[in-house]
This record gives sequence, structure tokens and C-alpha cells, in this order.
Amino acid sequence: MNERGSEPGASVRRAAAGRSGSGGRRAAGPSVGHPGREWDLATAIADPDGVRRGPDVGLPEVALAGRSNTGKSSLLNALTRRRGLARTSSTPGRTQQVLVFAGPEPVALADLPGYGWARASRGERTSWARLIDAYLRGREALRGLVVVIDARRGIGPLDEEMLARAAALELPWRLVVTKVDKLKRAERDRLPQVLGERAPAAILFSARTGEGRDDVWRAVADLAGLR
Ligand SMILES: Nc1nc2c(ncn2[C@@H]2O[C@H](COP(=O)(O)OP(=O)(O)OP(=O)(O)O)[C@@H](O)[C@H]2O)c(=O)[nH]1
Ligand SMILES: [Mg+2]
Repeated sequence: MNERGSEPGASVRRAAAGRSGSGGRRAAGPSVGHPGREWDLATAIADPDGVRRGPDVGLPEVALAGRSNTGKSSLLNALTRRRGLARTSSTPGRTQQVLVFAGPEPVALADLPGYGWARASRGERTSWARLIDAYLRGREALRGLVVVIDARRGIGPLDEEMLARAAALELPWRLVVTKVDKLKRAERDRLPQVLGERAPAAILFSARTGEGRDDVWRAVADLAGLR
């Protein structure tokens, strides 16, 4: 099947149709998705208390985490094939809440605020960090993380911290190395060395060209316990 011609998440729906039982933290509803429904915002969580209060979307959830401006929201838009669904910006700090999106697939996608934006005020950074932490700890439907890394920056200390936190919470994760369209051939060839031991767990992706999109969907399905 060609990349552009495939439906969003078609492999996820096929996998869900054949699955027997759900893995992860706790079963979150029937996980059937809503065939025919367009991807749309299901709920927004603005503060740590909102994690407990926030409505259960009734689907297992996979969250997109990563440094500010790495391309989390762009990845979400590529996965759902809805340009402009999650707001993106060349200015870091665009996403400031946890935004949970649901559509026809049997999995919800959560767009997290980015971490590590040096120009955010200390207060903003603290409140986003608290929100992310509360979400990771408290969101019952959460099954796993896609940790998004900018291909030109590699994995930094804050990313390692996020991976350690995921491990401590027993949340499975996958790495997505995005913006690979920006790499020169030689830079791309060096990626396995740059990523080191993380390389085998990494999916190369570009929101610009669509490269890797189906692989990311497969990873999302695995994280959600659908395959
Ligand atoms: N060339 C290229 N640019 C990208 C890609 N993905 C994202 N961008 C650009 O990178 C910038 C940041 O993208 P966002 O998707 O808003 O990043 P984010 O991680 O959601 O950022 P925050 O919400 O601020 O944490 C935007 O200008 C995007 O157009 C990609 O795969 N290739
Ligand atoms: Mg964003």
C-alpha cells in the first residue's frame, strides 16, 4: 500500500478488529473507535486537577511527548491527516495544555506541551512540568508514550529524563525522530551513531514528506495494546 494512499491508522483498525483483550494499565472502555467520525478534540486538560476531573474519552490513549518545538503537534496532524487540527508554530511553547484527540481509530492521541523551552518563564515551565507529570501519573487511559526527538538535536538530557520517568511509571515508549527531511544525506547516515543504543527503538519520520507515518501508527497500536 502506498504511503499517501493509505487511510489514517488503517493498520490500527485492522489490528483492533483481530485483538483479544487489552494490555496496559487498565482497560479503557470498548476501544472500538467511531468509524466514520472525523478526528477532533475530545478533551483539553489545563491543570493537574483536570487530569482527575477530565472526562474519560473511552479509548486507550497514547501521548506525544518531547521538547518544545520538536514537532509533536505536526506529527499528530500527520497521523490524523488533519492539517491544523493541533495548532503548530515555529515559536516554541505553542501547546500549553494536554489536548486529547479522538476519531475513527480505537485509540486516542494526546498532544502534550513541550518541555525544555529556555525562553518560557520559570512559572510557565513549572506549571507545564506539573501538568505533564500529573497527566503521566494520573491518566488512567494512558497506555504509552511516543517521545518525539528533533533529528538535528538528537536525544538530550531532558529526553533521557522523560524516558526514565516513563520507565519508572511502567509506561512503554517509542522514539520518533522527526524532521528527517531537514537532514543531508551524510547526516542521515550518521543517525544510528548519534542515537546509539536508542537507534533500534527509533522511527524516522517527516511531517513534511509523510515518511514513517505508517510505522508511527504501528507503534501507536503496539503501545495501545491493539496488536
Ligand atoms: N521541516 C520540517 N519541519 C517540521 C516538521 N515537523 C514540524 N516542523 C516544524 O517545526 C515547528 C514546530 O512544530 P510543532 O508541531 O508546533 O512542534 P511542537 O513539538 O508541537 O511544539 P510545542 O507545542 O511548542 O511544544 C513548526 O514550524 C513546524 O512546521 C518536519 O517533519 N519537517
Ligand atoms: Mg505542540
